Amino acid sequence: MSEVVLKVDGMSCGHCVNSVEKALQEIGANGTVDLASKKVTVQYDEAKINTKAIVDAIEEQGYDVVQ
Ligand SMILES: [Cu+2]
Repeated sequence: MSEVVLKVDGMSCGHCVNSVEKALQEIGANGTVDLASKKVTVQYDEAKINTKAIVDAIEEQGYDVVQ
């Protein structure tokens, strides 16, 4: 398993946390959102998905991955 920590702009409440975590689940990754620091920690299998798929899944929900 690989892990990446992304800074995501635009998350403001529990609904946003759920949207992001659910979107990551749907692509087979395990995401944990820390709302206070706007950081999303994602554990994933690099044999199955890459960071671009993770970034795309988050941005499709309407949030901006800034790093
Ligand atoms: Cu929200």
